[in-house]
Amino acid sequence: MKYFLCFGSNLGNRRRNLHKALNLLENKGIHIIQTSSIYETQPVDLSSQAWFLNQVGEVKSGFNPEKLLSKVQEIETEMGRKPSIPKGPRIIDIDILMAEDRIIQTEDLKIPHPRLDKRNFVLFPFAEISPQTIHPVFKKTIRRLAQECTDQAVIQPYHPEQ
Ligand code: PH2
Ligand code: MG
Ligand code: MG
Repeated sequence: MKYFLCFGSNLGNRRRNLHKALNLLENKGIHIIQTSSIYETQPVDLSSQAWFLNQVGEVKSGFNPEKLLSKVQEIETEMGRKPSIPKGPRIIDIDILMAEDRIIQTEDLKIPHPRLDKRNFVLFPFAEISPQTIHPVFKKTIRRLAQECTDQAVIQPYHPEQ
């Protein structure tokens, strides 16, 4: 099954954290098909924290959505993520955005991601790699959701300081 994932980091070496997460996914049998470029993004929801780096990736895996969730949570833990305040600073966050046209609404897992259509930091990188993908609930393309999104939070291409 193919999935879209969103990666976020606003603690430590953010760029290295994103890179490490991709490596750990490959090690666990989750194949990276493509990744967006990296964006530096103003924090949303909890504004008094450092800016994030965000990236969206498309992956292919034999794992079902529940199993994939447990794998990405393992990676978050292995990378040293500590339980902290909701929406607060984190070394790495890996969210499942979409699983083809599956719609899942359980206590632990909601696919498509419930805030996907409200966040530039998800929609911009998602539209960069897969603008024609159709959101199975809204029946709109990711490009259209990105155009219609009213999120005012700043998002800019990331240029690492040399
Ligand atoms: N993740 C959050 C809360 N706020 N803001 C940005 N810009 N990027 C994120 O990845 C992010 C956030 C909770 O997961
Ligand atoms: Mg998140
Ligand atoms: Mg998360």
